[in-house]
Amino acid sequence: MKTVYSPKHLGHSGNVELIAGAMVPAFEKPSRAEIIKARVESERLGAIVAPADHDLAWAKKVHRADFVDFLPTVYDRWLAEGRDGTAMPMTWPTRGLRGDVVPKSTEALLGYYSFDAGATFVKGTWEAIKSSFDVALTAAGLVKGGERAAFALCRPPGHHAGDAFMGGYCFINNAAVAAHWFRENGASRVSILDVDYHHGNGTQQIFYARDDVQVINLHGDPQVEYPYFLGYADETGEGAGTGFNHNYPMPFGTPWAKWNEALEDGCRRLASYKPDIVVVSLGVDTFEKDPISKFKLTSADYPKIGKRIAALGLPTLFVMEGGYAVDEIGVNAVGVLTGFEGA
Ligand code: Q9C
Ligand code: ZN
Repeated sequence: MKTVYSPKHLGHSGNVELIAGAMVPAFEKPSRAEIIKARVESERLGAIVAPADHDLAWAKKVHRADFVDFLPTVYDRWLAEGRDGTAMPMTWPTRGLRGDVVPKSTEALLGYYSFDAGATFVKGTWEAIKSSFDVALTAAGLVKGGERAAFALCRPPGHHAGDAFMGGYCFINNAAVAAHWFRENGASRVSILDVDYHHGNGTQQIFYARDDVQVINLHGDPQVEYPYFLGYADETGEGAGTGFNHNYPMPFGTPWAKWNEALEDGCRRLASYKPDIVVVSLGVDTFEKDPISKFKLTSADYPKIGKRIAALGLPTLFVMEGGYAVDEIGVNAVGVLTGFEGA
């Protein structure tokens, strides 16, 4: 399968994150995508192609327009307020505060458009966000054009970003943009299978009331794992979307055998929905050595995920999400893809 990749992600670099009370270099760093790209090459997965420029109107189909328009302005606003380094919010309009009024200061706007401090900006961040969006839509175009599958090597990732909020290293929800693009380009139904360790809260929120995009999420139990405030099994959709959202929260320490049971059940629900396309939110932070996650999958398990997805027999778009064990991220992510190809 072809991989779509852009070096423009490299500018989203040198930012810090606040984790467990300390400021540290961000786990979501450029080497992640570079190591995956190197593994795509050494495994001879297929050609690596550059993305084409796409209109941000496609992002505004799943995100609020004012949110999308804010993103390119963030870092210049931050500098204009006399700051430098990493831009991040520190105040949020939670219960009891005015979440209905758009503020003016950059820090306040960052809080208004975020649910945590994890989507941080440096000078090159917007260019990286835009390139990641272009990567997803270019890869979607390959699948629509008849390829059985394509790999969108997106960085930054997207699945925590919702209609008007960023967070968790995510800005534009690349998988959601692609899923909706398929809907407007010939697909009647699209399934999103999110295998990242963290619940894809943004993806769930975007499609929660829709019956034309099914969302299936396998992830750490939100009672104890980020993003904490969404991802429970009783969240099944609302209105027309009722019955089209499926969550599989699992405890710390979950090994392949248990995780695979959830994958099987998810794939059964997916197949019965009879989608025209599958979009896989591909995170490999389920890995036993991931520095911020607590599942126990091994490198040998990732090809099995790809093999199971291939057995669905559907055109498939893989969209890169998380995975922070950088030394093994290439082996694990590309392992899913070679498992798919070999099946
Ligand atoms: N102890 C993705 O994998 N850090 N994002 C939470 C809580 C945020 C992960 C730390 C993790 C975000 C795309
Ligand atoms: Zn994750």
